[in-house]
Amino acid sequence: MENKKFKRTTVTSALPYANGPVHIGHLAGVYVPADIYVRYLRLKGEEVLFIGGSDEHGVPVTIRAKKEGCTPQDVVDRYHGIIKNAFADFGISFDVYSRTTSKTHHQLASDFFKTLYENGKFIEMESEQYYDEGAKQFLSDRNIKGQCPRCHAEDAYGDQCEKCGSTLSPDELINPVNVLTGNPLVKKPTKHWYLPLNDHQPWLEEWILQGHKEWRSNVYGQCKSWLDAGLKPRAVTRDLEWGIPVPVEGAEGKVLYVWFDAPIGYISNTKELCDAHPEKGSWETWWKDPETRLVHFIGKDNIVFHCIVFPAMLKAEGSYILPDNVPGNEFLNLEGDKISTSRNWAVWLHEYLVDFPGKQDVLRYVLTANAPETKDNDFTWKDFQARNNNELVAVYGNFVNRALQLTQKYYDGVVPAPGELTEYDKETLAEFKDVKEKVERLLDNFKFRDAQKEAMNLARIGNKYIADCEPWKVIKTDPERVKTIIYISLQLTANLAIAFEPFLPFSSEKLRGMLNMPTFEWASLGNTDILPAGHRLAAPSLLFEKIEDSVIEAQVQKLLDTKKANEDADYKANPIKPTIAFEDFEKLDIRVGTVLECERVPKMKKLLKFKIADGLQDRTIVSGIAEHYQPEELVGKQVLFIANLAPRQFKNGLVSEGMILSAENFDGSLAVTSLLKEVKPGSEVK
Ligand code: B3M
Ligand code: ZN
Repeated sequence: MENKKFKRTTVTSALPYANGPVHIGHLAGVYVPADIYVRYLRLKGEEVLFIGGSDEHGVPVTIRAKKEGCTPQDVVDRYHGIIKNAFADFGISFDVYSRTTSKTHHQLASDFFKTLYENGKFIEMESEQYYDEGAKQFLSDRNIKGQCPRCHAEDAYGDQCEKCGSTLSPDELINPVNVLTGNPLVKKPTKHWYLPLNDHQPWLEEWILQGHKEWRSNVYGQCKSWLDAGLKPRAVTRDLEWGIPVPVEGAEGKVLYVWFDAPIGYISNTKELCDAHPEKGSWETWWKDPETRLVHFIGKDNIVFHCIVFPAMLKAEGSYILPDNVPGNEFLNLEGDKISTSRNWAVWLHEYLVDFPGKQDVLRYVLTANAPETKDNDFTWKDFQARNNNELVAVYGNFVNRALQLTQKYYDGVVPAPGELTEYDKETLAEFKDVKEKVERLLDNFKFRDAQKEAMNLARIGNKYIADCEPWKVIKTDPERVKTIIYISLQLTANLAIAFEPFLPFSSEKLRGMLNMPTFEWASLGNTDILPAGHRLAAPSLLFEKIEDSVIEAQVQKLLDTKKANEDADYKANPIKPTIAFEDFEKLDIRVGTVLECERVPKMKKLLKFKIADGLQDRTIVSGIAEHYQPEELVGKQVLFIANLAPRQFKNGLVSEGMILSAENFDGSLAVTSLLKEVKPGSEVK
C-alpha cells in the first residue's frame, strides 16, 4: 500500500440506478477501473473489500414504473437481476452486490438519519415547492419538465436539460408541467430537513483543498469550484412515496432523498456481507477504523455527492472514516454522441455478451485502453476492432501463440533448459525487469490506461524478441541456442499472464491453464525464472480471435437504426406561419407542368434547368434541386409550379420563369411535388 498508515482498503463503486440495464459507459467509468484496482490489491495480498449494489430508490424508478404500469418494486427487481448478472459476466469481482431495498439498508439508513436528527445535525425549513393540484402531489425535479432557459429545447427536466446538458433547477424552467400528467404546476409550502453544508464548509476546504491535492485534477477542480461558490444547505428529504420513510414524527408522506440513502448503501452492503461472513471481520472495522482506507470509484456526475455531501454526512454522524481518494472518471461517448439510456444510444452489456460470447476481456481491454480518465473519450466500433485485431491478436495473442507452439513443436511441450545468454537476451530480460514497479506505481495512482499499456508493452518486447531471434531458422543451424530463446519467451509469457491478471482476468486464467500453472504470485512479476526447466505445459489454443469487418458493420448498422428511430421520434414540423386571407392565396397561380427536358447547368452544381409544357407556349424554369435528383429521373413527370412569379435572372444570364414546388424534408433533402393522377399540362391548382 502506498501509504503505510493503512492496514486495509474498502473500495466502493457507484451504485447504479436499477431503472435500466448497464452499458459500456458504466463499465468504463466505474466498474472496470474499480475491479482492476481491487484485483491488484488482492494479488498483492492486501486486505480489501469491494462493495457494490443497486441504487433502487429515486424518482427515475417511479417514472419507469408508471410508464410500464407496474410497481417500483417490480422495476428494481427486474433490473437489479439484469445488472448483477452483467457485472458477474464481466468478471467485476464484488465481495458483495446487494441493493438499497434490502431490510439491512432500510434499517441502517433510517438509523443514520435518526442519529443526525437527534444530534441536531439538520435544520428544518419550509419552502415553496412545485405541486400538481390534480394529482395532489409535490413533484421532484425529475418529475418536472418545461422549456430549457438556456437552449429553449422543450422537455428539459427540472434537474437537467438533456439537449444541452445544462444543470437546472425547476425554478429556471419556462412553463413547468408534471412529466406524468402534463398538468401545469403551482407552488405550495412544504417542510423538509436540510444538511447545512455551509456549516461544514471550513473543514471541507481544509480537508480537500489542503489535504487532498493528490486527488485527480478533475475531481479536485470540481470540489474547488463548489467550495469557491460557497456551500448551501441541502434538502435530504423529499415528498414522495417510494423510498425510506423519514423516521420522525410528523413526516408522513416523506422519504429520505435518494442521494442521502444511496451512499449509506455502501455501508449497509458491507454490513450485510460481514454479518453473513464473520471471517471478513466486523463491518465497523471497514468503515470506522482509522487504519482502513476508503476509496470511491465514480463517474464525474457523482463527484459532489462523494466528495462533499457524503463526507459531510459521515462527519456529522461522527464515528466514520472519510474517503482517502475518489477516482472520478469523465464520460465515455459512443460514436461521437453522449451515451443515453432513454435514447437507447448505448452498447448494453447483456447484448454485447450475446453478440460477442466469451469476449469479455476484449471489451475490458478496449475500455481501459480508452478510459476517460482525464477527459471524455469516444468508443467506436472501428477502434474496438482495431484494438482487438492489432493489439490483442497481433501482439499479445501472436507472441503467446508462437512461444507455446514452438515449445510443443521442438520440445514436446516441456520448458527447455537455457544455455548461455547472449547480450541481446540480457537486454531483453532487463527490459521487463522493472515492469512490476512501473505497473504498481501507475495503479497506485489510478492510472489504469497507462498501467495496461505497460502490460501490453511486455508483449511487444516478446514479439520483437522472437521475431529478431527467428528460432524457426536457428533450429536448423544451432538447436542449442533455440532452447534459450524459447526459455526466455516462456518466461515472458508467464509474466504476461501475471501482468494482465488485474486487467484481463479471463485471458490470464486461460493462459495459466495453457502454462499448466494454476496460480502465479504477483511478486514474481518481472522475474525471469517463473517456469522451471522441465515443467510440462498444457495444450495451447488461441488467446484471442480476429474480429471480421462484417461483425463490426452489423454493430454499426444497429446504431444507425437507433439513430434513425430517434430522429423519427424527435421530428416535429415547423410552426405554422401567420394566417392569410383567401384573396392572398388566390393571387398565387399554381399550375401543373409536364417536364419535357431537364439538364444540369454548367458550373452551377445546385441547379437543374427544366423545359416545362404548361399548355400555352412552354417555359424554362431553373430549380435548385440538382443535389437531390438526376435530370433523367424527372423527364416526363408532372410537377407543380408557380406560374405567375416574377421572372428571376441568374448570374450566368439564365432566366427562370416560375418556381417548381418541392417539399423540404427534416434533414434538408428536397422532394419535388407531384400528382396522384395525370392531368393536362397547365391545369390550375386550387
Ligand atoms: N445511482 C447515480 C448514478 O448512477 C447514483 C449513484 C449512487 S452512488 C451512492 O449516476
Ligand atoms: Zn437546454
